[in-house]
Amino acid sequence: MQQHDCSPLEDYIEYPEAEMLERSEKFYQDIKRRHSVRNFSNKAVDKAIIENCIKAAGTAPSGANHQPWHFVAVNSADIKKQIREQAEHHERGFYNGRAGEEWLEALKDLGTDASKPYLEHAPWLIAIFSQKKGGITEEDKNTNYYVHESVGIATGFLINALHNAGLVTLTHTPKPMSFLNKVCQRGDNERAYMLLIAGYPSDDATIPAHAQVKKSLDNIATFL
Ligand code: IYR
Repeated sequence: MQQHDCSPLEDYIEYPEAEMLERSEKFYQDIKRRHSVRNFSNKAVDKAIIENCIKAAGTAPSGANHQPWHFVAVNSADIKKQIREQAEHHERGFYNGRAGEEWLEALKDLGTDASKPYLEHAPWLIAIFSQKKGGITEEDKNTNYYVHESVGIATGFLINALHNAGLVTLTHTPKPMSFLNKVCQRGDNERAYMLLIAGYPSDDATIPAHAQVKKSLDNIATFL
């Protein structure tokens, strides 16, 4: 290995094997309760909880550790209204033709349409941006590597952190998403990656049966 500055791995915890098995099973049982929810209550969520979840997302691995992401957490009623209006405008175009028949057929069992009231009612919208250029410090303007992969992993961490905190989320990708740059005041170097809606579910929240069909282990994994 090349000469480089490093420190001992001090915070690793090795569990006894039986405990590992139990922990892995427990984690699975818990993450299995994560669902994409489209019915949000307007009950407030403390900013400190969102901050912790974003800090957790920021620990994700990334290409050359450049951390090519930025999270804009929107709680402002005015900005949420702007996001809803613009997202619904694009979604109407999508559902009224742009999506095409095959895509609409694939979405049929989810019951989605162009109406996105949760963009205004949920307490937090987290707009996730990816950065083409950057580096290990905020000032760097170097090439970033594996940007999609890195931001995807960080988004996964964030969804997991929010679930772990006791909140529900919805991953939302209005198409095109570039309007988010303007609303969230992010520059040309950044590309809107995803909008995450986070909050409490409403009392009458439902989840589509279609979304509960998960492929079996045999289907998603091969052990060689
Ligand atoms: N962005 C649209 C459409 C949509 C697309 C996919 I792929 C989904 O899994 C769900 C919805 C919308 O949010 O309605």
